[in-house]
Amino acid sequence: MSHQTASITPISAEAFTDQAKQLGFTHVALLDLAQLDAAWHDTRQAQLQQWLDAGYHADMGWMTRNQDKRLDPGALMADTATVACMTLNYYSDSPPPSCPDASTAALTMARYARGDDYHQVLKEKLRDLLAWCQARDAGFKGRPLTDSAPMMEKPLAAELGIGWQGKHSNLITRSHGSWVFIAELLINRRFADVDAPTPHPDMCGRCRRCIDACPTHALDQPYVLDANRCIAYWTIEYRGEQLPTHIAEHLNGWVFGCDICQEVCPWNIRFAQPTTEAAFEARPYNTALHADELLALDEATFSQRYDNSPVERTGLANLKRNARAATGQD
Ligand code: B12
Ligand code: SF4
Ligand code: SF4
Repeated sequence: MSHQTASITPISAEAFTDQAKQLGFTHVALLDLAQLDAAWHDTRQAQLQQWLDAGYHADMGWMTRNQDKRLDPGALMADTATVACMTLNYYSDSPPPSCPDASTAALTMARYARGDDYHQVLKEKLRDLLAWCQARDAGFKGRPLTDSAPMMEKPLAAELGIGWQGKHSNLITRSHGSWVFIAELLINRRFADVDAPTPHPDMCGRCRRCIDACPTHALDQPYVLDANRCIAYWTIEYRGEQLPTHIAEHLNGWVFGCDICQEVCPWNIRFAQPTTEAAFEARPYNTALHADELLALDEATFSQRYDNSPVERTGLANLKRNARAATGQD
């Protein structure tokens, strides 16, 4: 396989890690693909298949495609030998969104979506990191990824010891809780000094706060999310004209994404730290959403407000659909 014949970069793993952290990444771990346990693939394949067979992907048909690539972290670039997996803390210390008040039509959106689009922000950092590597090793090639290609990002980060997948299924880190994005740089080089991966132990213990707090019972099977019952799925991904009643009646003000299972997690309550990334500071109007105002937004104002933000892709019509559902106007 190509990763066994790939040449070794003169860049040390330590120098790479330091540079990634200087660019703002919170955790950095390197995987030499030759060291990935075959069992990782088999276990993930079985779990992914179970999830799809149960229909937990709802109408995200794209989750059923490219399964071979999704299960092989090196598959997305021809001569990948190393995968650098990184996180970035996005917690903005803006007012807690966990107290929306349907009676006053105050609405809220998930923390990850309150600032700039993380795809853009993280990819730019990955490109800068790649350029830094190429300046030191002319044959260094890489492909930046973040939520942008078939890849099991959470299981990969957990395998590399960055954190563990909590019962809400998100990756939790001991230092920053689960308020982190995950990104990868696929690399055609091997590093001389990369240790075999050490998966992170599960630190959820007997806690089940996320399961009990989920208003729509999307986590009734711990560690496994049923998107059919998840507010985040319906408010971000769903493209139909009306939200189903079993979701609408439990929105409790959430109009874009949902953070309930993360807000109640003790690891977040204890370890959340404000991000140093200015791009993820909440845009002021995103922490003071009001149904009347949202429902009156025109396309021009929407484009101006949500340019380069995760909300842009969902679109104004769907945002209004969510606001109507959250305020019982459907
Ligand atoms: C599809 C998707 C969604 C879907 C489905 C979510 C899901 N949990 O699968 C929807 C639209 C609902 C969604 C919502 C959100 N998403 Co999303 N999403 C993704 C995406 C594209 C794929 C995830 C995936 O592969 N799902 C398939 C299932 C099968 O995989 P899994 O969740 O890892 O499930 C594993 C466990 O169930 C495990 N399992 C089964 N049994 C058991 C038992 C035990 C004991 C254990 C440990 C595990 C286990 O097996 C599965 C596979 O190995 C990723 C990006 C990517 N390419 O990875 C982002 C990603 C997961 N999303 C992200 C975010 C931020 C969110 C939201 C927080 C946004 C919001 N605030 O609204 C919510 C969180 C909702 C939640 N509780 O999960 C981040 C998560 C960062 C983190 N810290 O984990 C990601 C990684 C994007 C990124 N690059 O940062 N998302
Ligand atoms: S994001 Fe909201 S709806 Fe989805 S599992 Fe978490 S608490 Fe439940
Ligand atoms: S709330 Fe409790 S069970 Fe859920 S992810 Fe956090 S620690 Fe784990």
